[in-house]
Amino acid sequence: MCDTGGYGVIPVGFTPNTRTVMQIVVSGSPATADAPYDLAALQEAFTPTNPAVDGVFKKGQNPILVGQPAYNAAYDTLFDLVKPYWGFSNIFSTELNFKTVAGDSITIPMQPKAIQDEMGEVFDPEYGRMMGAMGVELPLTNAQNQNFVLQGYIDKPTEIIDMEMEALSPVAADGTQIWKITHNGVDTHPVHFHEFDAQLINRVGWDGFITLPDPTELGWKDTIRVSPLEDTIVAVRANMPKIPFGVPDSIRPLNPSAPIGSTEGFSPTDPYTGLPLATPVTNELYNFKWEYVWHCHILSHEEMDMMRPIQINVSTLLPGTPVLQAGGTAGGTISLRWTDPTPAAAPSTLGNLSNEIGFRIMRRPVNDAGVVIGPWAQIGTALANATTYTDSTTTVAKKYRYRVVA
Ligand SMILES: [Cu+2]
Repeated sequence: MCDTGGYGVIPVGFTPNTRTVMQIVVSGSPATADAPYDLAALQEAFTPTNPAVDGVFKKGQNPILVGQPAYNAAYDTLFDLVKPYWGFSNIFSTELNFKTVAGDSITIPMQPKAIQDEMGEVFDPEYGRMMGAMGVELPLTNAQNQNFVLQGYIDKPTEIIDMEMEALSPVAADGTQIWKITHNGVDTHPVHFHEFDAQLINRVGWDGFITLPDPTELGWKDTIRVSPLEDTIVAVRANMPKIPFGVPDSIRPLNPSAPIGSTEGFSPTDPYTGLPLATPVTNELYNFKWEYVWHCHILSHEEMDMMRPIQINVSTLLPGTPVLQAGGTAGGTISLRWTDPTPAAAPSTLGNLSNEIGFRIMRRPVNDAGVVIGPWAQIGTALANATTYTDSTTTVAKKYRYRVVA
């Protein structure tokens, strides 16, 4: 120990220190001698001298959404330097005109979002403590007239995204969104997006001065600085991960900590008009579809409600019908076996809109003549992609009819 506390000099790589979080020790030795480190080859991979060869950004990442001159080298192209399709937002812009990597000219209306964190302007309704919050900017605000409606985490989603299936260049109306985040407060917040990464387009001060992304802010980011008294513009596009099973919607009370029917804690203001809500919001079961969030990544800010849900509308189709076979003897075990229309091993099952979330196993009693004498009852469930179920709850000498519902 040192006379001022703490340890003496600790070799790098040894605990206790604040440098080593996890250490991986590799045993054994390589079959062949290590190739010498080739810096030139690494640089060539990132910025090929041959324009016909793609660099690692183009090869390894989904195409950026909004073409800008900073990406000219990455895509070996010349994006527009001047309006209209230059891919930048002015302070008064309500839509973004840009060119895609594929060369299409696209116009997308911007969605007005808001952040506020100033003492006396945003506070928690229970104790009056200063806090930060997110919300929506009212349409057509400007440098002289900023106005916004803050929303708590329990208020209904205002960030609603239609899921696009393929990770390709955007086209109009495919679910790509441009968010113009107006920050009417005092501190810079690292705003983090779940489910999708965002492309920073530009920032624009309320004096109209446009700031381009820093070199370290180019490409895809999951967290973006949002600073006060300026607008931060980002492009987002959700790509559904291709999975071999269905995912249930998130259906839950708007405020899980309050009884259904409670009106406490909800914003009294219509987030789209700024007018008082004619009917107050009451706590209800709400379908968030695929539910994600965006929030300030400073933990204390996130905890004080600087977070909003994101509702992602994912397309689904009804699963196909399983074909059922049964064998066994009542009183013993009855083995059910069925076909899964989207079997796990089939390549077409990945990302299939008709993937089942699971199966319900149903049973009803029949008499000796096969005539139904009782209602269907659910006796069990099976996971998605399962094809068997064993019923050991039958009574000897009874007869049953089964069905499996995807
Ligand atoms: Cu924050």
